[in-house]
Amino acid sequence: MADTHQTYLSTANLPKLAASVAIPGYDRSRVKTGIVHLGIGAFHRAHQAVYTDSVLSQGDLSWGILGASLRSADTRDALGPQDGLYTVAVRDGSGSSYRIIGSIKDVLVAPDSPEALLVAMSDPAIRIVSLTITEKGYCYAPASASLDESHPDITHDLANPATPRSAIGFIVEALARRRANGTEPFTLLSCDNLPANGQTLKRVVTRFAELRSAELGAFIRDNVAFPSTMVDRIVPATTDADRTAVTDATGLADRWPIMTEPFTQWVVEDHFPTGRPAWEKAGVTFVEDVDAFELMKLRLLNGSHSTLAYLGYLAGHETVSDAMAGDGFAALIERMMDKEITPTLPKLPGFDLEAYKMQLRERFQNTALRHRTWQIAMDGSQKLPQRLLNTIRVRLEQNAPFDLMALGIAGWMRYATGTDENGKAIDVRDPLASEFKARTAGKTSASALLEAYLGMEQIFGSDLSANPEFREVIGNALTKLLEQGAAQTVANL
Ligand code: CS2
Repeated sequence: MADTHQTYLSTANLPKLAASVAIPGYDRSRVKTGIVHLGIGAFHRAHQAVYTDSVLSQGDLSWGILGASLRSADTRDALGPQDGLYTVAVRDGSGSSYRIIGSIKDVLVAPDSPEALLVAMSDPAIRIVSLTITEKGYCYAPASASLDESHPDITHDLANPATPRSAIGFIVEALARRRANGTEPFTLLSCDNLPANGQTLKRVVTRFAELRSAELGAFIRDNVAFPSTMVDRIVPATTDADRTAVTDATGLADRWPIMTEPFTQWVVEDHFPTGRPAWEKAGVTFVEDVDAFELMKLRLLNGSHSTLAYLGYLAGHETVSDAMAGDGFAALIERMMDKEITPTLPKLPGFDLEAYKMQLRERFQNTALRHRTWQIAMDGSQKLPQRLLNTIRVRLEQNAPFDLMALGIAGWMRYATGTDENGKAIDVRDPLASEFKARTAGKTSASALLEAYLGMEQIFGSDLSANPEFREVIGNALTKLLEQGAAQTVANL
């Protein structure tokens, strides 16, 4: 990957970039670090780091980001030699544009030195700790979204508070140290795709703290702010072909450029007792209550995404835009959004929902992105509750049909068996992958598979697992899928 004959992006090489590439419009050496970000993956680098880069450009230099990886050293190894700089490539049918982002001052790898990250998080200059750690990073039971006290990282972190592994363990230890030092707590900003993500983070952090000491739990519950957010930007994994395209277009090689779409949205509850960047100047919407935005986005965008991922993968489509072009898929998504999901959404006065849904379908059709169905299919056990199952719960209460969402769930059940429709193995990535395998081994009928999955109450909750109507509708969808295959089932709708 790293070809030593190429000239790489770095502060010294910025003048060598093609003139059309936008570069940080501020003196990076004067930027102070005000934010620690946990989970410095592609999404953060296409989203929060870009908004923050815009704020720095406007002159407030107190909000540089210290990124932390909780697992692998890949991001540090890519960005370190580039002085933290990286390229964001924005792509759609009309072409590509390139911008160099400078808001990330440094990257730490937590397992290399948990202490270094704790020291950084305890620094009074840090006023916000933001997170993109994905659903499974919250160490909760997906159906209830409360702390999984038997999670191996949680038991480890309770036994070894000074050398944590989980984001939750780092946060609680850092807050305990700040409290002991008389330093104000930081604001915790969850940027993951969870309903009421701030409340969820508060629930797991407070519970973990209580397990350390009742006093620490009460302190955090009463003194730490956890504003909720809705985040949105589609960010496919970077490929080697993308790296080559970036080098060709910008004139400098980048070890890890980020590919994304023009659309970007961030809606945030405005509760930051110790201050925040003026993100509104960079296009962030601040609101009192983010719930209605979050439900709309999770159910319409992510619910459709997961449905397209499972059915699309099974039907042989490599990317979301390929799936959208497949027979019946665009119509399935449009009907699912209009007939099944929209009636479950809280009203957002003044918001043009029809335009939003149309724009979503256009975003899914962006052929310049190549967002793989396999990528979105990952971690289904953690995603389905908030993306489809909660929506189905509302439909059950409304006594209204949900056959199309059921097809998405059935697609996941078929996918998670680990064998595709041609008998080829599927690389199923999910914290529960081995449990899926054990439960579904040797089962081929719809009824046997249904029993195998519905036994997993950590995904379905005891309510859905025992609901006769839910079982019947999902069972029918699965039967159809097994008999006709995904492509035919969708084409026939
Ligand atoms: C996707 C999301 O991978 C996935 O599960 O559904 O990452 C999606 O692209 C983002 O939420 C868009 O904002």
